[in-house]
Amino acid sequence: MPFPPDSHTDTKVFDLLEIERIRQTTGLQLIASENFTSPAVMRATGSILTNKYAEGYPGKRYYGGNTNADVIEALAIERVKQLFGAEHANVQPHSGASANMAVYLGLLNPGDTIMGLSLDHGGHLTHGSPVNASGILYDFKSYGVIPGDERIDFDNLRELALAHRPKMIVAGTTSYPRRLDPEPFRAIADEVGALLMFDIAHLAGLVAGGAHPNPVPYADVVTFTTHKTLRGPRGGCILSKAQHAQVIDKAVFPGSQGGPLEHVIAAKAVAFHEALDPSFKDYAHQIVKNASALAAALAAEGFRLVSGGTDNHLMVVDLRPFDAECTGKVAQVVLDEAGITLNKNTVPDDPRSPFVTSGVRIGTPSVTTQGMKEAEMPVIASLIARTLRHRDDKAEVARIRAEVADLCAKFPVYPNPL
Ligand code: DSN
Repeated sequence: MPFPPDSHTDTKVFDLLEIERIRQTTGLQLIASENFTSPAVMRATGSILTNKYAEGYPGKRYYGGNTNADVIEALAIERVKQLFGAEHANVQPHSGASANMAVYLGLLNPGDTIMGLSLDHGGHLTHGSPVNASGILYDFKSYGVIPGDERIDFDNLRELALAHRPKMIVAGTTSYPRRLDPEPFRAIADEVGALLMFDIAHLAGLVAGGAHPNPVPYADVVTFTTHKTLRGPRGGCILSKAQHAQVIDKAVFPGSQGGPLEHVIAAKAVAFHEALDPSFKDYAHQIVKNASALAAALAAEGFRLVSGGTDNHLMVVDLRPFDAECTGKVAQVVLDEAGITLNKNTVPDDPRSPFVTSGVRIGTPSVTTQGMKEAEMPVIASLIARTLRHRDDKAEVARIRAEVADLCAKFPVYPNPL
């Protein structure tokens, strides 16, 4: 008997998965880095390829039996190259963090100077945070946003680059609500002879859908995750100029990873196919329109938007003008009770710690996948504001939870059962 006869009725796990399905589909999912993947992406992720080891690359594997894995991985590579107009692609990184570390490993030496946006101004842990391997192994110099204006300070970036002569400049954000134009980064990188890496983890879907500028022609390397605006499985990807192909591939395997997750790579191939469909352009543009409408509606409710608004899929909301006592931590907990899921987030130069924060980050990729449009955004803003105003009133929070469920029921994302 190869499997225990009751493994498919492991109620502890499968009951919890059903409860999670209900949580995701009856609440508002506003975490800017999350999305709903298609049933096809989930099918590939849960497929037979989970059984396969495939160290190496298509046509050059260490184990036998990779005929099908080879074709699938090659398909994922071709599709993502077409999607972004890239010369080379590596689809094996298990995550965005793995992708970034592989790029540093391949193109730099430990101790080299790199520049990245500081975490509390909207950068990422792997852009040099002192508690991350990037900050431990490399000499990161952080740039930031202009006080007041809260947009990237390119004058300061240039001054720092001239002073520190970095080997690499990292452009990329996780909680920055504005456009990231590649030209100024490229100009500064060229002036100081640095490599340019763009981390478009958050923006990949917007770039693929033509709603944001594509950095691929400008950057030496572009990294991203496949599960955010791009709406694929959880994972990472690296695009590069052909001249860096060999070192990047070597840095991923054997440099920093072992066996690739070929089932996830199959799901990446499915997601890239979906993103190549003309309808994905409408999706990407609608995400941005929804974010813009939600930001305007939140401002009308008395919230301050960091940088005054948004150009992309997310906004960072400074809660202090709305309610000086309401921290991001408090807001996240009570909004969760109301079925509105988002995350606490520091605002630039936040006096509170990252565990408390003065703000929240809100994104529209998931609600846009559900089919919500500009008309629903003031409704969401009002539900958020009411929850925070009445955060000590359990009965009102429960009423809002029911209203959230009613709204979501009008925009079913998955058939039931899945
Ligand atoms: N955790 C991701 C985000 O939420 O932005 C970044 O890796």
